[in-house]
Amino acid sequence: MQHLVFLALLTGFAQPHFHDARDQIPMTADAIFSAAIDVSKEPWTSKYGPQSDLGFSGPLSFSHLEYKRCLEDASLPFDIGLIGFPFDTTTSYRPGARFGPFAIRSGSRRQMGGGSKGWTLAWGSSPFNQGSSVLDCGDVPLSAYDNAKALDQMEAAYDTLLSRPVLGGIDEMYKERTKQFALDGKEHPRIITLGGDHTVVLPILRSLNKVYGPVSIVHFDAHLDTWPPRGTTKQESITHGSFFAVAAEEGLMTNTSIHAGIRCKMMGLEDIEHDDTVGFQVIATDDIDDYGIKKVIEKIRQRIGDKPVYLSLDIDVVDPGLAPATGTPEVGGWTTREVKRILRGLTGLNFVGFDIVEVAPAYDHADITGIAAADIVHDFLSMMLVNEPPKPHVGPFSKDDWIL
Ligand SMILES: [Mn+2]
Repeated sequence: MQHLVFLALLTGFAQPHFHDARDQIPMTADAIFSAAIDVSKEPWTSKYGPQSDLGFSGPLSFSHLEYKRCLEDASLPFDIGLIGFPFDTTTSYRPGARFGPFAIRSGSRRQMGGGSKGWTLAWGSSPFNQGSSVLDCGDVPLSAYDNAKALDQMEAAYDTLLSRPVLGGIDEMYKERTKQFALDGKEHPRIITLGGDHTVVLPILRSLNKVYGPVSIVHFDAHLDTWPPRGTTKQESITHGSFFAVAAEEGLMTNTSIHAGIRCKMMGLEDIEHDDTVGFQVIATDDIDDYGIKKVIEKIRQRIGDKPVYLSLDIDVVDPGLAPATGTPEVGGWTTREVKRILRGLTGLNFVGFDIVEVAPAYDHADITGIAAADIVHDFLSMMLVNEPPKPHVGPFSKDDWIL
């Protein structure tokens, strides 16, 4: 008997049939699906309307944006694309940043949807409502076993997204400011990468170099990430602590880059001297107390000027009390609020791309790191869509009310 059923399955005799109660004619599943169904008359729609996703429900994409696997699907053009690089096999301490893209998307769910449209007092606008097409392009399927292959996969993915035509929703003034740097004179999409350990920046810079030539870097991090590449094999020398030095050797960066938030332990002053040869100036974590946020912003703007610039933010720049889920935590960091204020002050620089890296959610508590990272990405979006830093909030008071 068992053999007979198996034979029937193989030959198609067991295809499921459904009976229409009215005429007793058996209907196949195909016939049911092709029948015209008027959902407006069904109980759910007639009573409650659309099946909306709430802040805490629905499939996972960044801020409930449309999700496309852009690498294989070019059907939807975009001005700004988000892409996940789930990679963590070049870390020196705690692994786990391969889950970063998932954690950042999960932390972003309340930024839009469930009634929120992403408008904030700080910006006076919403990045989702500026006429630009922002698309979640999914994750790159990266080798977890062969780092050389994974780096090549990341570069190929970034090349692919950069080569796509833009929809042109970004306003003209902003468009002209980055288009002028492209070697082909064309407008290219801007990509926000969700890491991944920090090594993901090396293939990104290799890719950007083909479109823009060498770029300056604004680097938020507790660590320099410019340590001399060391290892008995080529691949061993490329880590999340050396990738900027490798990038400089490859000629991918200008020598006008700057770090913000440095506080790690070092060998000595020689590390800073070497860092200088890679092309960086250093803003230390404590500078924010000695000079204030405004001076930190001015220093970065002065260093970068009107050059094309890539912004890379390692979540460990934030104090581990506010962002514990990271691979190499360093105490005494900036608050999330301070980082966000500095970022907003950089609006108007000629950004060609952004990333946020080193989010490793296995070490998180109550999702705070994922939520912080997602909120920073919300700022990245506005930084690309607004022309100058937002003015201080005045609110229901006049400016004089603030002079106590
Ligand atoms: Mn780093």
